[in-house]
Amino acid sequence: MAPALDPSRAHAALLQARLYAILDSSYAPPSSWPSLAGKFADGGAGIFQIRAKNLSKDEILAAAQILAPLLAQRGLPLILNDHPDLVVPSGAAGCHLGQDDLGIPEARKQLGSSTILGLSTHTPCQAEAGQALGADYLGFGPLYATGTKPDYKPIGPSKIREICGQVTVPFFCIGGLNPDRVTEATSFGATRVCVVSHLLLASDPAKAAREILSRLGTSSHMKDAIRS
Ligand code: TZP
Ligand code: MG
Repeated sequence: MAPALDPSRAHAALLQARLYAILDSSYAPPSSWPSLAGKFADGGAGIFQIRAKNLSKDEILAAAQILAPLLAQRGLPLILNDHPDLVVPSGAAGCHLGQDDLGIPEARKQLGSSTILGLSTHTPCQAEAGQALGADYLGFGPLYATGTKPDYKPIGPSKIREICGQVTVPFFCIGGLNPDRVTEATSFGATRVCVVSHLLLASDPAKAAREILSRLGTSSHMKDAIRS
């Protein structure tokens, strides 16, 4: 299947995105994702991911085939966690890989240069290596302890300073983020964040997304990106 969103538009949206919203099946069932994604988009989320550790591949594919075109109508990319082989059949814009998943070079070989490839990184060294391997964007964290990824030790927000200036691809700080922690993360140089539970458990998802974005402000770095 052709991608639901033209790849050049997907890459442009990635560069503009400051809030990355993850639709995680452990907090919200797939039936709720179209409505939730619409509200997060209303609140300013710029890129979306399906993360479904407890769903079958068929269920993930079915959900992605619904979500990818809905988001594409708004010019927003959908990324699949973990399943490079579902990217083409779902029409998604890309996939997100962990340190123990298929490597970025192998995924690039499978999916080509126009597919967005993201990588989870947990240290500055992994972030620099991920960029060198050709990841289009990075997740960096968990900054704070989080029940969404309970086995990971938080790295602390001060680590952000170590990758600012070194990493030039978009990097999304992640892990235990709420509005106050986003404010703290920005003081260490964060310009983009990825949020799971705070958004999925919010009583007003659009307002919650807007609040996170307002805490990110518009750093001088992002002003440059937005202007260009
Ligand atoms: N990778 C690092 S932390 C994390 C992932 C997927 C989970 C973040 O979830 P939350 O609920 O925003 O802390
Ligand atoms: Mg994975």
